[in-house]
Amino acid sequence: MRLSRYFMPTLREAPSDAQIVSHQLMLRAGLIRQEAAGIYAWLPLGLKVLKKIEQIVREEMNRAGAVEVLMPTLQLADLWRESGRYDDYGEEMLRIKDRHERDLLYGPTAEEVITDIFRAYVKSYKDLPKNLYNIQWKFRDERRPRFGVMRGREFLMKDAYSFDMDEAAARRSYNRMFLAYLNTYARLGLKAIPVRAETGPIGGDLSHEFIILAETGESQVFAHRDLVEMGAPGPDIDWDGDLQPLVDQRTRLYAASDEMHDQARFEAEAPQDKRMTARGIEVGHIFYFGEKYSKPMKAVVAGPDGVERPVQMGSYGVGVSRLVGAIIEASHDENGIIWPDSVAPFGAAVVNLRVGEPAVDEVAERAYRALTAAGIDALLDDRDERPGAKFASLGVPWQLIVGPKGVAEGVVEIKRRATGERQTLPLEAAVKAITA
Ligand code: 5CA
Repeated sequence: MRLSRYFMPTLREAPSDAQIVSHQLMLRAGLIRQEAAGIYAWLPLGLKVLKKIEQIVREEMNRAGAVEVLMPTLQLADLWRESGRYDDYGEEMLRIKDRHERDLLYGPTAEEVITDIFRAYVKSYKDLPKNLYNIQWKFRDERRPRFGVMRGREFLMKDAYSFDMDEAAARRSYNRMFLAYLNTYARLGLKAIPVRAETGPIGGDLSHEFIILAETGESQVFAHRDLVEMGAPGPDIDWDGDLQPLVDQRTRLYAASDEMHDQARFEAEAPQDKRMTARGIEVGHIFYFGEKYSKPMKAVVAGPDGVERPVQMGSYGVGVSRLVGAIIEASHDENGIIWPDSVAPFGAAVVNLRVGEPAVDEVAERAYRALTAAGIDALLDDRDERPGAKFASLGVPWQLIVGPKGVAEGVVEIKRRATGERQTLPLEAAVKAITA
């Protein structure tokens, strides 16, 4: 992409109501624009990051055996009357009437819609297990939308729903999601801690929140350090095998958010030097809730004995748009964003220090083409302006800098955003170092 043709409306200063660093940087780097409280337009740079996160989430869901669908943003109130949630949901629900005076709502989540889809087609245990997910915009009329995309009113969520015949099978589905989440966050460059979470009326101990550590987080976490240090299981686990040991290895170590925290247990289960207390951001939440929706909505399946039973369900959410902010909270310095390679909006930026000088322009152009040919999504700064600190704050992992002195000597400079490390190399070697 040539910067002269691109749309990257950066701001010198973030508006004063942006309280946390991710919100400030997202506005300054031109990732988002607020259209109304908690409602944002995604500008090109922000959209690229959002799409990359979405794609990683999708790949990890698919790997774990989930199947993508796309449900509408608008839902019928009647479905929520069937589950009994329409009146309970309260003011967070945006209620809409169409021209026929029919009650609609902008979905804050989709348990009812997916249950409706499921019950229309699936009647037998032979068709189970199933896990269906979508990545779709949600609306919750939060009382206090704040921190930019972290607590928005309109936000992008990945929500998956599992369907099983009995509790043991439902637990296997839950385990898949539990491990898929750890792999997802690891690919996003994040260390996510699964913590025990509030389950509501149904569901035993089967609910976890996934929290990444950040000082500005809204959640307080208490965790055994060994859990924080434990890596993700990796993609090559046997998804059809017994995943329980991998889950147990993690859930037997103490981890809880403030609502579930029990100080006496924490002290009993973790030695003092292993006790970590920190603030964090909830980037995912998984639940097992059994028959909560299938029973009232009559989503039943016949077992091998021919008897129909309500299907056992769980739901699994990832805050896709929140993750853009969360990644920035976890990865920035005084100069701005440091994107992990996996979600960076561009792989490299070519900076031309002397636009208009033919020899320099020519090398910059060649560098841009070479990076593009090597499969790097590159940005060419071809504007006749001082590059300044702007590029650093954008967080692009590599800069390839072309100046008159280097051109005369047959070299360019590359700079790694994360470390500040610089190297002077001939162009071919520079491209190689960036692609490596
Ligand atoms: N139905 C379940 C799981 S599919 C559900 O809605 N879970 S949730 O309420 O916990 O939301 C899932 C994830 O969405 C949260 O972990 C959080 O990362 C994200 N999220 C929730 N509310 C907001 C919001 N107002 N702004 C941005 N992200 C949000």
